[in-house]
This record gives sequence, structure tokens and C-alpha cells, in this order.
Amino acid sequence: MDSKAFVLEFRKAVVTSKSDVLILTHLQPDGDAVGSAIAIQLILDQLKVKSKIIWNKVSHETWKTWDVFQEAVVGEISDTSQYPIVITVDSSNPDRLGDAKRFLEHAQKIINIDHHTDNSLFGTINWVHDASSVGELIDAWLPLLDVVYTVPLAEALIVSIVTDTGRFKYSNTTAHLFLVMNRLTALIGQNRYFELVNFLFAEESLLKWQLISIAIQNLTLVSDGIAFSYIDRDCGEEDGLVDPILSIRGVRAAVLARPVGNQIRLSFRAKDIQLNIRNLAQQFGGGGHIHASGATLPLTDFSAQIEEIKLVVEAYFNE
Ligand SMILES: [Mn+2]
Repeated sequence: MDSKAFVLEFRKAVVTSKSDVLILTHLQPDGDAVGSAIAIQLILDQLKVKSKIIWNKVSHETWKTWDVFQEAVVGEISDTSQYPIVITVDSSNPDRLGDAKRFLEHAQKIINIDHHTDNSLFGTINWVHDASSVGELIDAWLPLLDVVYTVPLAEALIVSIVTDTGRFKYSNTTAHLFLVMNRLTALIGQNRYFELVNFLFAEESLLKWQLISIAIQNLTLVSDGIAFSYIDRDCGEEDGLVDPILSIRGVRAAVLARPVGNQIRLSFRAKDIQLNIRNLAQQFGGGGHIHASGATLPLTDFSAQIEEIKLVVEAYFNE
């Protein structure tokens, strides 16, 4: 489906909706999920279509201080109503939605917008392409939809792009993306861009630094430039804990394991372009991007599982 066909389908689906359009994204929404969900809502607003976003376990303090986030119209995960039109962003399969997955059951149309190449194409309309972020993907068809790039809309797309490219240092950063960013930053202005990136990145919680310190203490090199570590306490929804490990000189890839609720969450990152970390994530039933992926395992015996995980990682890089 090309962008023209998608926009036709998108418009047809949303404007005929008699009830609110529901916007869903993955558990523990990150910057891409938050930015793109809000961008979709702001687009629907302009089309005079009412919508609700359901955040599933949003805990990141950062978003709560962003005025555009505060103004978003949100629904409750406990909502039992049925929504005929559901739009999902940044979610490669229905399981990524957590409990919110049940909203897909009675939906007549599911519009699936995602940039994970392992997306299961679970939508009735799928806009799934390889791109840096969902923000970049939305920008690909937005000019055809006849909506105005307002300042909040541009901000939402910037939040999505800036966070999912690791501030333009991941391998998904392309020349084209800077053209997109050129338009978006011109729109919001230099001062607002400075404000935005500062509240996004200038501060981390003390807890996060403490968790990073645990991860550094538990770090081992399982192979040449391959770091493995774990955090042996439930640190809830904190994200970005693997990045400091990857930033250590000489580390080409990093794997971090930690318990969250009744699961072990695994994060995989690589900064060596030759390394495909997604294949490793897939060995644990996970997926994602070639240089940034994740997986979750049921938590049974943490210490024993850590040893097993470490062996799998070691074998993967030493074979
Ligand atoms: Mn994303």
C-alpha cells in the first residue's frame, strides 16, 4: 500500500467512526510510543474526529512535565466499552499492548502503524515500514492528509524521532531524517527545541543512577566486546538502563537482564553495525530492531535463569 492509498483508507476509517477512535501503544510507552500516539490524536483533532489514548503503565516522569502530554485526551485501561476503530502505534504484535490487547477483539478496523520489521501485520490496515521511528513514518503520509503541522504536532513527532534514534546516534539515523527534522525544528523554533530536549534528556531520577551502578557492578565480558549484566531487584518501568553499559569504551554490544513483576526483561543493544542483536533476542522469543531489541521471560528462579541467559549470550557470540 502506498502513502496515497493508506491516507484514503485512514481517512475513510476514522471519519466514519460513530464513537471515539481508540489509540493504543505498547506497555511502558517510550518516547516514540508517547510522541506518535499524541501525534495521531492531534491529527484526528484536526479531522474533527474524537479520540482517546490509553496509556498502559506509563511511569516515566519525563512525559508528565510535557504540556502536550498533559493535554492529551486519555482513557482508562479499565474501560469496558467497545471501540470499532482502534489505531495502534509502535507495537509489533498484539501482545505488546498488554491488557489493552482486548480492545482489538471487537474492533471493526485496526490501523497498525509501526516501524518494527518483525511486525505481525495484525491490523486491517497496516502501515508498517522500516524507519527510525513511528514519528518518521507518520510524517511520510501526513502531508497527503491535508492537516496543518501545528507546533504541538511537530513537537510530538520530534519527541518520537529524537528518542528512538538515541538522539541521532543509532544506526536508524538517515540523511532523510535530518530533512524531516529540519522542517519540524524550523516549525517549533530554536528556543522551544532547546526546552524540549532539555526536559527529555537533562535529568534522570536518582533511582535510575543507582540501578545503573548495580548494572555496572554486575558486568562481565562474555566475549570480545560483548557485555552482559543484570540488576537483581525489581526496578519497575525504568528504561534506558542498558545504554550506559553500551557506552563503555570497547563494548560493542550489551545485554541486560532484570526482573519486572513476574517476568525477566532482557534488553539487547549493539553499536557495532555488523552485529545483529535481534537474532539473539529471537532466541529468547523476543524481537525488535537489528541493533536494539528486547525479550521477556517468565520469572522462576532469577539466579539460575541469569546463568542460563549468560550461557546463551556467550554461545551466540562465540560460535
Ligand atoms: Mn519505536
